[in-house]
Amino acid sequence: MKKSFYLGLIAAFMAFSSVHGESKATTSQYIHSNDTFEMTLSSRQSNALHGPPGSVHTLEFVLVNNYQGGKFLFSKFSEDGFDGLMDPQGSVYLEKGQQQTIKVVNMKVPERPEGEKVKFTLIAERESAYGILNRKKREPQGGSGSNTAGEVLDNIKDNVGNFIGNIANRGNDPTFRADLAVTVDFTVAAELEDDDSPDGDIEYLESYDGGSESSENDGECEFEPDDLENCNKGDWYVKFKIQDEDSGLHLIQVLPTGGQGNPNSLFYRYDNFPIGSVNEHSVTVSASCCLEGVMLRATDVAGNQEEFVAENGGSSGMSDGAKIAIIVICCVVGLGIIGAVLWFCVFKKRYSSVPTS
Ligand SMILES: [Ca+2]
Repeated sequence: MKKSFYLGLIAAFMAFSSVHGESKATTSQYIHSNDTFEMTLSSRQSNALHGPPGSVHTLEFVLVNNYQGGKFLFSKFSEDGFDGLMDPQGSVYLEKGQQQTIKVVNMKVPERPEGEKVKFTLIAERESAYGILNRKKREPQGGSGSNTAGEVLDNIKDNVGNFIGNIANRGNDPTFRADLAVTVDFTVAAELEDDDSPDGDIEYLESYDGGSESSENDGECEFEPDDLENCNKGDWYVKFKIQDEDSGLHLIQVLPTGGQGNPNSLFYRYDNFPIGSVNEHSVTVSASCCLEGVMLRATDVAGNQEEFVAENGGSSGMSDGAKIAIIVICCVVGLGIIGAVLWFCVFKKRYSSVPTS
């Protein structure tokens, strides 16, 4: 009976693993504020994403585990042949809150024209219960070859039970990360100077998933941040559009700027863009009405920072009413000018037709 229960569990998570495997390609699409683990290029290396052909580089990445302890597997690829050796190789075990630096050494810049970009991708994958089972089959516990079948089953039960529990708790939550691919855009160039901070625009939204920009929208707060009894009943939404055209974007940080926040009063999401991307990228934020404002700090690859602040109750430029008023004023002024010109022409004609002698 007990055995069939475990077999059922195993079948359940194996089925999940195969379904999960199919959707793997999409788990890296977004970065969320509450992801179960995160990884990015280390900010200890400033302006590290350029070099002339033939030069050799080391890139450092940092993985932070925000969820329960687990094993992380690493792999890498570069379709441009800009590859190296990982240190540590293969995998690491991290407790919740622990972080690990992964170095990729001996990365030789390929022969490419000046200014061309080459890509390198590092992938971290949280080991699934399926992987744990396979590992246990391949590598029986060293020195403890006397493990009874019951002990092995207990181990499996613990791992599988935890995993099933996680699935039950997190459901299809995209922040329950199975894997994360971090790509860097490396520029083939001896020098890449960048003294300019990233640019940004702020657009207030009606909803977290979009909606048109408007100052009179559903995303406006009914209760003020100092109304502590009620302010947590609502949220407001804002989209930051960020770009760095020189060394490219590296880090995005989003923080509350005032009010009675708690860790659950702010969520954000952005595209998992390549580090060093010079394109515009959007960061969508949902903030509790208890927060007075939200600050986004964007850092480029060279280390230049810029901060952008969105205010609770702020608006994206003009309201519809203001736009209509301006159109009406323009029409009135325009008609006035046309009238004046016509009047002047008629007056001039009459005046010039008067005989002067
Ligand atoms: Ca810059």
